[in-house]
Amino acid sequence: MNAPLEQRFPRSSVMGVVNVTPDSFSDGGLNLSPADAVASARRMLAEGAAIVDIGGESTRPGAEAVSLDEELRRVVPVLEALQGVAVSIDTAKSGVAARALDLGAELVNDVTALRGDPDLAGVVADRDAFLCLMHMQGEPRTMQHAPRYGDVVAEVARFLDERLTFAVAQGIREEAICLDPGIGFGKTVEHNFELLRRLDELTAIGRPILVRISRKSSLGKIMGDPDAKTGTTAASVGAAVLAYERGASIFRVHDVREHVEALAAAGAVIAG
Ligand code: HH2
Repeated sequence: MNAPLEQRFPRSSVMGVVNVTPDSFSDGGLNLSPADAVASARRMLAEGAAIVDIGGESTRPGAEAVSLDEELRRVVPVLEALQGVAVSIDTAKSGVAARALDLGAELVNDVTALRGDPDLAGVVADRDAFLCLMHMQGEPRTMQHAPRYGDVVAEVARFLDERLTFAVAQGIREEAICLDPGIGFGKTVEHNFELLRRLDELTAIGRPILVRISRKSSLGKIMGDPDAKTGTTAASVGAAVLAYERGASIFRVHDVREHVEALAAAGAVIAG
């Protein structure tokens, strides 16, 4: 049986993003060749990432779904080359998750929070893998059209609590699960920052919180560009440090070294 997730990924752990896709919004095309993806992953681990998250399907706003075969074609060569290192798989498909876990992945990062593929929970439970459950309003193709909430933090907390209960009912160990507010997934700039500001209401659920604010467009929009598609590294690090101070445990990022160093400094200040 795996150790509890919080033991494997203590605060603050960094997860490096490696998208093996042509269209991801910040690193699309950069890691499309397996050799480039593997090199990026190894560099991130050398820079202090606790794990690298390999994804073969973009979930950026407007993205179209990818077939099982195409997703496998993108990620399997990369996973094969990375056997023996700390890897997670960013997928909502049980077929991709199963193959990745067979090849040594430790964690399944499911942006649908087990609402996509009915077989995914069984795959995670059978292999006793770690799991990230993320909040999303709507689906990637249309989620940014008109996101609407009463109280965004209360609604996200209720959703994550309900998905956690569902996952445990499917036989997944509660200590193997972390939760993610899903910054930018059916949310306005204001929603995103309110979620980070009130992150303590999500940590109160009792599971570690994974945050991915790195390079999200909200960071560009607050700098005055309403059409921004990404944010800078500096903005990403600033937001991550404050999310850490408010209780986030795991940081899914593109710029690993900068986040590792900033979070180490933040940890030293907080530890006093
Ligand atoms: N965001 C993206 C993808 N996967 N997983 C979690 N847990 N949280 C996130 O916020 C999250 C995620 C989207 O960003 P990215 O991977 O950089 O791009 P794309 O989905 O376009 O490949």
